[in-house]
Amino acid sequence: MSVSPTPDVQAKRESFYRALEPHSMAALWTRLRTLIPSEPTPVGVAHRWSYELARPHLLESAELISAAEAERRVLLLENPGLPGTSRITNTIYAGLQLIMPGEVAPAHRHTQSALRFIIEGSAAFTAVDGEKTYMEPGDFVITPAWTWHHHGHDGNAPMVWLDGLDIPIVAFFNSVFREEHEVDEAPITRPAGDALARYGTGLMPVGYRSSTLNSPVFNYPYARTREALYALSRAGAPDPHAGHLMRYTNPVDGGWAMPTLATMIRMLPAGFFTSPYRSTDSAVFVCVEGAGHAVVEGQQFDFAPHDVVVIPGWMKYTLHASKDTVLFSYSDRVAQEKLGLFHEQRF
Ligand code: GTQ
Repeated sequence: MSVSPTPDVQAKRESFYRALEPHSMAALWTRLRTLIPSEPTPVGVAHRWSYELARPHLLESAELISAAEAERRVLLLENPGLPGTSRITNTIYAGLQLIMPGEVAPAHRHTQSALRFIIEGSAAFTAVDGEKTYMEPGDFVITPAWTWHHHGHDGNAPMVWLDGLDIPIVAFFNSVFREEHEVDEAPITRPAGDALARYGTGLMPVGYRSSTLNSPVFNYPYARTREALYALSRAGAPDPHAGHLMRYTNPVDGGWAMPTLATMIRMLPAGFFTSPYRSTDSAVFVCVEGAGHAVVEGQQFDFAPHDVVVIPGWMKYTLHASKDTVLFSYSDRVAQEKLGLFHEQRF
């Protein structure tokens, strides 16, 4: 029960609050409802980036700066509701990275984890911790925290991928470290495909003990993923809230592939629409193939291949597919699950 104070009491309280300020103290009861609201208030807004619109800007950037000079030639996707923050959501970063034939984005390492989701082109590679992997559209590639990595391009057309990083999460904990390698291209110590052969075929070297929180597989090729999704879609009905939804796993323990970012991919059959759903994780979606739209809190966002849609946590949404559609997504769900904070609601 709340009773309103008399003007006299209120004036005394106000002067009490002011007297606390110089001592770096404050009365909790003036802030309690803001500090501990009854449910999450979505941070930032839902938004769609059209690849058709972004692409010319990305290509123009190559006329202005090399990958070497930029270190990473990336147009970051910033949530329109969070201007100046370099964030696509409160907790995650996204950017479109371009590498041109013959270029090298020099080797560095940092405590942020990165994922790449390949948008267009072929014959570019990323080298992670001594192993190169050549990337194809739809591939999901991991750069674990603190591993040396550089990118290169042996082909003859622009190559673009979406970068997803846990930059705001690592910044929140103020645990950022970065280092440049002494050479642009860090030494290659294993043949391309080594990790996939050792850990990515349902087999595992006997006696293997993982020393990291990341999956030892660092390229999940789309050819395999797509085959699995379509086989799944032929075998049974889609989940009403998610479609045919799969998550990328770490083969060592069956957990998520990365320690902070949850990565998933789903197939939505032509004509399918999901029932309303919301969850506390904030997610970034990439349309891989097909077409459709998301309706987020009543607002519609159309998507075509390569478009990116962001849905902040706790916004209610549905997904509609006008053709057979594949959507990749990543979110802060892993971090939330580890802290016991992940919550979802199906309508
Ligand atoms: O490719 O290493 O979009 O370090 C942002 C920071 C990409 C990368 C980004 C990075 C990278």
